[in-house]
Amino acid sequence: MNAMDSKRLVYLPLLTAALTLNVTMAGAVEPAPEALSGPTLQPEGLIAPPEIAPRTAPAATTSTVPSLRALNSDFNSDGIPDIVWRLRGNSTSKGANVLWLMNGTSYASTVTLPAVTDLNWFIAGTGDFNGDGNTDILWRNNKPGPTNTQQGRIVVWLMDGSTYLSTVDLPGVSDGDWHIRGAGDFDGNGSPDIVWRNYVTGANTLWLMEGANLLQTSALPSVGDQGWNIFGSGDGDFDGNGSPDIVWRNEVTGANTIWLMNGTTFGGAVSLPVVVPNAGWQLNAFGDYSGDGKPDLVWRNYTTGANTLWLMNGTALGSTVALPAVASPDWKLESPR
Ligand SMILES: [Ca+2]
Ligand SMILES: [Ca+2]
Ligand SMILES: [Ca+2]
Ligand SMILES: [Ca+2]
Repeated sequence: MNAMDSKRLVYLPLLTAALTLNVTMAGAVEPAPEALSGPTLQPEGLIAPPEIAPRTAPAATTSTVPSLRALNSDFNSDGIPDIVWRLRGNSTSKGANVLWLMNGTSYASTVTLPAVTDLNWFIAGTGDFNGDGNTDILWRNNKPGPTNTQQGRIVVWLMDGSTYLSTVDLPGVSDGDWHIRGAGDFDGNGSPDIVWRNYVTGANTLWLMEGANLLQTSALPSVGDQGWNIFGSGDGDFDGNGSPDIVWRNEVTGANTIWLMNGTTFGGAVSLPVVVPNAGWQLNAFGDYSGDGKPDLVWRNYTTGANTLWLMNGTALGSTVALPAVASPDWKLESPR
C-alpha cells in the first residue's frame, strides 16, 4: 500500500449510532410487484469496449489456480451473502463502509470496514479476485475533473473475512462515461469478471479477468435506452445453467429484466415484475439468502428507507421478506453484485 492509499484508508472514529444504520424493522413497505409490462430489453448490437489506460501500479501476485473461491459477498464464509453499505452525503461520518452480516433472510449484525472518505471512490462489486476463499471488494474512482488525480483508477481490496489486507491495482479506465456495474465469473475460469456499461453510448462489455489481470474484453449487446441500467451479476445464476446472469432495471419505466447468459454470450431476456420508479424503490443487489441455490433480489427504497428481499424461484418472484430499514438515503446499498 502506498502513501496515498494510507491516506484514503482512514479509520474514522465512527459513532456507534451511525454504524447501526438506524436499524428499525420496516413495516409492510415491500415493493409491490405489478403485472408484467413495459419494454422487453433487447440487445442492439455491439459497440467497442472501453479503452484501457496504462496500469497505474504493478499487479500483485494473484493465484491462477482457483481453489477456494468465496461466494460473492460472503465475508464471514457462512454461505450467506452479506450486504455492503457505503455512506455518501456530507455527514461527519461520510465515507464509512459497513457490512451487514446476514443470517439467511434476517439481519444478524454489523461489521465496520475501513472508511474511504474520498467519495470519488465507488464500490463497484465484490468477488474473490485472488482465489484465497475470501470475498474482495472492487473499487472505481470516477469523478472526472482536473482536481481528481485518481480519476479512472480501479482497485481491489483484498480481504481476510471482513479485515482489509491490501490494495491491488487493475488497469484504469479514465473515461467517466463507463461505469462498472458488477462482477461475476462469466467465462468460468474461477476469477470474477467485470461488467461495464457506458451510460452515454449504451455499450456494455465484460472484462475477462485472471485475478487482477485483464485477459481480454468481451463485448455484450448494447442497450441505447439510457433508462436501462445494470444492477449486477455476481453469483446471480437465475436459470441454473452455471453462468451468472445480468439484472437490468429501467429507472424510467420501472421495468426489470434478467439477461440469461451462456458464458459471455447473451442467451435471452426474461421480464420480472415492474416496480414503478416513483415509489422510490431501487434494485441494488442480489444473492441467495433463502439458501435454495437461487439468487434473490435486494431492494432499497431511498425515499422511505425500507429494504426488502424478493425471494426468487429462478426467474419468478416467490415471496418478499422485509429487512431492517435504514432511514438515511446517504447509506447506499452496494453489494452483493
Ligand atoms: Ca455471510
Ligand atoms: Ca480474496
Ligand atoms: Ca472469469
Ligand atoms: Ca445463468
